[in-house]
Amino acid sequence: MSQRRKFIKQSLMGSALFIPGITAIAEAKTPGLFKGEKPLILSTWNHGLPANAAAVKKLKAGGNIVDAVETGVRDTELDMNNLSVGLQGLPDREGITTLDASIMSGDGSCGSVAFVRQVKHPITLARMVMENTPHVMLAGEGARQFAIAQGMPMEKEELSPKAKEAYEKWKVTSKYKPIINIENHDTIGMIGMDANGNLAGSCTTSGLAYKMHGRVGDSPIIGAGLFVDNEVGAATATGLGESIIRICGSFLIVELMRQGRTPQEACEEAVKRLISKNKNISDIQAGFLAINKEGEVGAYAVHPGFNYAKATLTSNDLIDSRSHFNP
Ligand code: SD4
Repeated sequence: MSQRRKFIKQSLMGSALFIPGITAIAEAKTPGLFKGEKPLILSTWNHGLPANAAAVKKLKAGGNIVDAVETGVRDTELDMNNLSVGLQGLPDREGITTLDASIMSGDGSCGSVAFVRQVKHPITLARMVMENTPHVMLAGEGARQFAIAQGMPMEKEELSPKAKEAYEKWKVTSKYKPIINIENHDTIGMIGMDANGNLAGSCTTSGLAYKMHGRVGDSPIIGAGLFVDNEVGAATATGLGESIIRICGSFLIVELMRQGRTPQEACEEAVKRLISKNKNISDIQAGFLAINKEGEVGAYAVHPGFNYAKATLTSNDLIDSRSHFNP
């Protein structure tokens, strides 16, 4: 863009701040006009459809955007068919299911729990960390004790029938190898924007199946599995947590958007970075989902197969993401 055109554009933007009726431009603090629909809820994978529906219902009932992203993924935490989220998820090598979750609002407030046992709704525990403690992250037994202190019931430690069957099968060979398929990557990451442009996100998982006891993935790491900034946008991740932590994936995407990339460009750049920093990429699946303040959406994965659900007040659609190995 020529300097003159840039100047005219900036002048128009500046004057827009004072014209009644187009305050949305001033609120957005970013130079583009709003291109999407508000409110907007996005979540990873097929189970994003019912999760989005629960989030939208919460918004319609008067909940705020943090309420919506918490309520949405609580639905997935109870989904007995999902073997990567909630206490019905596949266990670690020792046969114990441990959960990771995080929640963040666009003002920078955030909370997370990692390696927690016996808690049915780790996302709600993460929100309690955010709202009721001076900390951001609680792990393991400390997180469990905090849940008890907050009045959460402790669930019995027994595998769901599906998880038990899968674990017994796995024990025959006991090989740990992350596999690229939809069944092994079912974490839910949800990002949303309310009617005023406020953002929030949530992420919850039982992590990788048959992980080492004590292993923590990207989902509870603010900046890796989830990052939200009201000034710019939000991003969330799914897939092999180690590969995502290595590049601080969600933070990277938000920062790329801050520098002017679209959500799609930012997700593609993050995947490129992830590929460059991880060996044996043919065995690694990871996918990113992002939104910016203009309501534009981006999604990209290393391998084909990643999809996400996108909901407004009147629609809820499943969309196939593009990927590096099948653009
Ligand atoms: C993890 N990112 O713990 C999670 C796994 C995942 O769908 O996304 N599963 O590494």
